Amino acid sequence: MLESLDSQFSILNLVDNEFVPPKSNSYLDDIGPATGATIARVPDSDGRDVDAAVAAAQRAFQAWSRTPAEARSRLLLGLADLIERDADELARIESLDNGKTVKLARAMDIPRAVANFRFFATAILHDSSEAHLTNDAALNYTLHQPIGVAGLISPWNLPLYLLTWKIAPAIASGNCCVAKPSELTPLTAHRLAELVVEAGIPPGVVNIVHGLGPKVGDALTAHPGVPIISFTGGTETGAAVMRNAGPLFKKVSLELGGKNPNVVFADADFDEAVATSMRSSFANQGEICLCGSRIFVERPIFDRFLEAFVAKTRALRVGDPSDDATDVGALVSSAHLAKVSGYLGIAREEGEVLCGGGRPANLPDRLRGGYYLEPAVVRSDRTDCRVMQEEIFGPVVTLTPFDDEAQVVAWANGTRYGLSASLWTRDLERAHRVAAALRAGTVWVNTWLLRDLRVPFGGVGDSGVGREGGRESLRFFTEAKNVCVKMGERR
Ligand code: TXE
Repeated sequence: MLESLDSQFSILNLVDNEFVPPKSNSYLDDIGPATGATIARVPDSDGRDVDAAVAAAQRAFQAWSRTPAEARSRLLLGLADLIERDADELARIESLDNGKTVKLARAMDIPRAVANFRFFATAILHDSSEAHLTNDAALNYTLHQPIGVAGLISPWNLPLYLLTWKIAPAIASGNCCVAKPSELTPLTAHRLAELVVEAGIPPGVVNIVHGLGPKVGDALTAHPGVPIISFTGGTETGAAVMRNAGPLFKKVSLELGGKNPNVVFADADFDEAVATSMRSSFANQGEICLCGSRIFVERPIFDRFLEAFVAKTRALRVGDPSDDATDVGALVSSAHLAKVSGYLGIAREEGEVLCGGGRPANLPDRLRGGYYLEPAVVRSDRTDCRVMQEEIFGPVVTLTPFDDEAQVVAWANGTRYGLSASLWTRDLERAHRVAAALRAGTVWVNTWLLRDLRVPFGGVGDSGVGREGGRESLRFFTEAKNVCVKMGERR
């Protein structure tokens, strides 16, 4: 259905496995970043739509929470198969909506959505809980019970990848959910809704309400019938979510922004450090919360690194996201392009822009209205300036020389964020020492974005609260209950 997108095509909300228009009957334009043209219309939903979706989820919870794990698992595996069947179409839609290259969506976003469902569908079959014998007089065991309706709010940078990262563990654990995808990238969520129905997931288990954050997101996080909230997005928005959820004592997981350090010691594998740093700087147009946006390079190799890195950056092909020869597609919106470009203005005052930052020349006419930016490398010897402290979330990276380990650890840890970090060295002792010292939820050594879905994932400081992934997700989406059984007198 989405194959023939045009500006008049309206997506709908999913409530009780029915596709329904928003109560307001009004729609927002969904703009395609590659061209700047309207590609579809998105429901401009409000609190009334959230109320209806929560009511549907509450009704479904009665049966879904009692459905045996094996049956839930089979349904989720079926949904994963359908996503895989439609992977090509989903990759193209994701690219159209977000501006990322089809190549990347095909290699990363869509396979990961499949993996999210498969992982949690099987994780619930292998999970176990604790039991404690107390002085041989009592048996304590722990039940991990689903909580009810989960409110799931996801961003625009990895739309289907992050939406399914929330839906899969929520419903695998026996909860029902109301999901709110980003209003900027709603299309793969709509296609997922169709696959949810096709997969035979019972009505009300997955509900999707489209619309603006301050309307739909706000209503969802403030709803008394939604005791659990999983949010991924900007730090400021995370604070707004907390303001709503706090007084209602909701269980909350927040995955927020990052300003991740990438520390390259002089003994690192030079070529691999350069090549992977290119990816960690510019993959997905730099719009990944895990991107290493601050590169620190030890002084003896700094000049060589800078020269190689700038040359490779200049060689990146920016343009048509549907062309497999393209490395960097379009930024998600004109507002985001303006924000990122604004930081380049600041960078010119604070440091030196070594390359990039302009609009690519020779864009074909068809793409003239799109949101393209040449990837930029900024040299900055100061670490307290705005470009090195604030999340830019675009194809902009800083390069800074350092002289010793203590100095670089202090700089790496010197922001309000703490999501992830990479470090490059062949010295094993130093790798462990620095990994332990870095203030981050994830530290990669000699690699980047190598993900295992079992590991705890999340950040510290302004990068968020709580952990998801593997057992952490299963624990987050359930409530632990201790049952204490007296065993009677010993004979
Ligand atoms: O995200 P928002 P924005 C960072 C990045 C970016 C900045 C702002 O630095 O430049 O955040 O991006 C919903 N109550 N990241 O403004 O608004 C919104 O509709 C409840 C990092 O585009 O945080 C969307 O579904 N929900 C990040 C989701 O929140 C609200 C990914 C995220 O959008 C809401 C994206 C409200 N009051 C941006 N207001 C990451 N960590 O990966 C908005 N939303």
